Amino acid sequence: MKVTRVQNLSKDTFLKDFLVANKPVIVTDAMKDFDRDKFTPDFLRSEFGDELVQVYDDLFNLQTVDTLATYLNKNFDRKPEDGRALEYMRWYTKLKDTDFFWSDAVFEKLKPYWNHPYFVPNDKLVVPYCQAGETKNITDHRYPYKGLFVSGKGSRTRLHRDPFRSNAMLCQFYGEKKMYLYHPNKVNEVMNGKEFVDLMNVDHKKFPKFKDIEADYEDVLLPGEIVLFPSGWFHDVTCVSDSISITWNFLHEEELDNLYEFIDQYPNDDQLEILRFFLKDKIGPDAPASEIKAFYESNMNNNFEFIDL
Ligand SMILES: O=C(O)CCC(=O)C(=O)O
Ligand SMILES: [Fe+2]
Repeated sequence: MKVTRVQNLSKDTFLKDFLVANKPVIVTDAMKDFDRDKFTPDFLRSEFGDELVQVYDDLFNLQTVDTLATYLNKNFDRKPEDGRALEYMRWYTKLKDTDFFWSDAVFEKLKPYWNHPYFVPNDKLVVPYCQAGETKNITDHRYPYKGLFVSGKGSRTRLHRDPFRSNAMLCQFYGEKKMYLYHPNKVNEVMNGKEFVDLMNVDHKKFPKFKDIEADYEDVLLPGEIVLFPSGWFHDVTCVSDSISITWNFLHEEELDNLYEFIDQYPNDDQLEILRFFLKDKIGPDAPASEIKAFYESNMNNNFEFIDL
């Protein structure tokens, strides 16, 4: 099935019909007020070619740090016969208290050329945490896993789901991406405890139930579109052509239960480190999971209207 495509989407409708309803959506006019011409290989090369960037494999394992120009030279307009392993440049803004090749300065320079998408709530967020009345725009603020993704044709992000049941917004600036999406209730078919099935090379011994299911959605994200991967959804993304995207994660107050469920189920999960980082001036750096939850319980308003699903 194809993902629902919409335009002229209000923040309220996005919240109720897609975030709270936990349903993927593609917004086709999502970047109507962006300057997409600035998100081309030539522009990025001329502005940031000498910067050091994070190069990963087809999941999120760091392989090397290279200059952006080197990455582009090796991976864009690449000859099919060249046979080298595919590499994926995921250049994140700071999300841990470690010195690293973060992209915060680059995002600062890109700021004039894009905007907080017009349909995406920027208040009442749990992650990144917004105090009552506060707004946080993606172009001005740090969000978890906010990254510039530059990836040559054929490179891939294998099936996974995003940390602490957050939503992901994937904004496609340049090139096209093929996507497969699986509903969270297919966890026992696509996972065997810790590992995710590799859709392109299925190990039926490890994932015996995978043959019984199909992807809920299969679609190609086009330049100018933004897709929502809602909380808990499994997704696999392959570049149909050389590609430039931006992505980030967030959670709205009305989805707090998803986060609580995650914290209760996985109180020792590494991903909670990211929540601690985003709350570092509110709770201690080593706060246990119970304290993270207690912080949200006492600080989020949680006074939303009842929504009939
Ligand atoms: O674009 C990709 O390769 C993966 C994107 C993704 O997993 C995300 O935005 O959460
Ligand atoms: Fe993801």
